[in-house]
Amino acid sequence: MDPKIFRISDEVQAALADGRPVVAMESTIYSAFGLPEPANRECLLRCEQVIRAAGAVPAMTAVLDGVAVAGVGPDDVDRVLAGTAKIAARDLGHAHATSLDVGVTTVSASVTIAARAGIAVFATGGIGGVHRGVEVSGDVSHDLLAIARHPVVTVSAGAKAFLDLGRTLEEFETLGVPVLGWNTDRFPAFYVRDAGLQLTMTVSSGTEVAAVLRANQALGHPGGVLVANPIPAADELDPVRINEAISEALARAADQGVSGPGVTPVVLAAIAEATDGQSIPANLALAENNARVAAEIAVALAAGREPSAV
Ligand code: PSU
Ligand code: MN
Repeated sequence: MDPKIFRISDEVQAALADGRPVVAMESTIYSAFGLPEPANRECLLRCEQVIRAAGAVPAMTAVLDGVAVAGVGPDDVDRVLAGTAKIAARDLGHAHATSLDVGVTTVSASVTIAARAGIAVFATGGIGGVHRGVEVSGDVSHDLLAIARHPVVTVSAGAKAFLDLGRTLEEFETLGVPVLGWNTDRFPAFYVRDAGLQLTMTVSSGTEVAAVLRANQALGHPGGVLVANPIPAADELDPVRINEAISEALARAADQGVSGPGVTPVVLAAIAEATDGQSIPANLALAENNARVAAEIAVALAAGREPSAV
């Protein structure tokens, strides 16, 4: 692979070569698009720490000097946290062609990079999905199709709470993506554990997710899997309060005339304001919790790659 297009860090490369567990991470949530300073840096450190504590290697994805990277080294972390270009999967080629200085990767770009690197598990906060009012806007995040297309397990606290979550689940069914509730049969809504939507599949260990993956691949259904991991109960926000905050936030985004990729940052900032900042520690807690579960799954997958499994 041309190293001017795609690069894997030495640490991540060494882990993959040895068959050790690796967890890919996105970078949009650690930039100003996802979290304010200094919560963004704290979030990244906590996620990386919990992944390492489980015995896996974290691999944040980003675009640096036009190169899509899996594994951002300490020298480049500050640049990524300060990134101001939000890069989805379709933007990667153009980011290369124009030698983009820094791009922060969304879920769709991250699963694309993870798949290319041979990383099987990816941790995010909340994925994109079908936006409320899709009948008018047509706004459906490419995250959904990217998850369907690439053989990567995405661990997410459900989808972003201000989406149309019922339609988002329907879309996953259409795309053939298994949505596995982690110790739950309810779809979580980011800040709250239950969006009021039923899931048909529940898992309770990394080994079980690894078994789902192996069976799907053996059966010729090789795309991605979504693990829906609810925010820890202690960190959950009050559903009534958060729904009011979301309504206010969406009204503000509409007033400001923002659309497309601009919606998420405006809405997240407005939710933080409307919850007196309570949404920020909740966001950190769920991201760390997803990193922990992703690491458990990566460890189980790596253990399953022993010669006896062949
Ligand atoms: N959820 C958050 N913060 C974020 C995102 C989601 O709480 O920053 C980001 C993720 O990177 C996700 C992206 O992939 O938003 C989806 O953006 P869009 O809806 O424009 O596709
Ligand atoms: Mn969109």
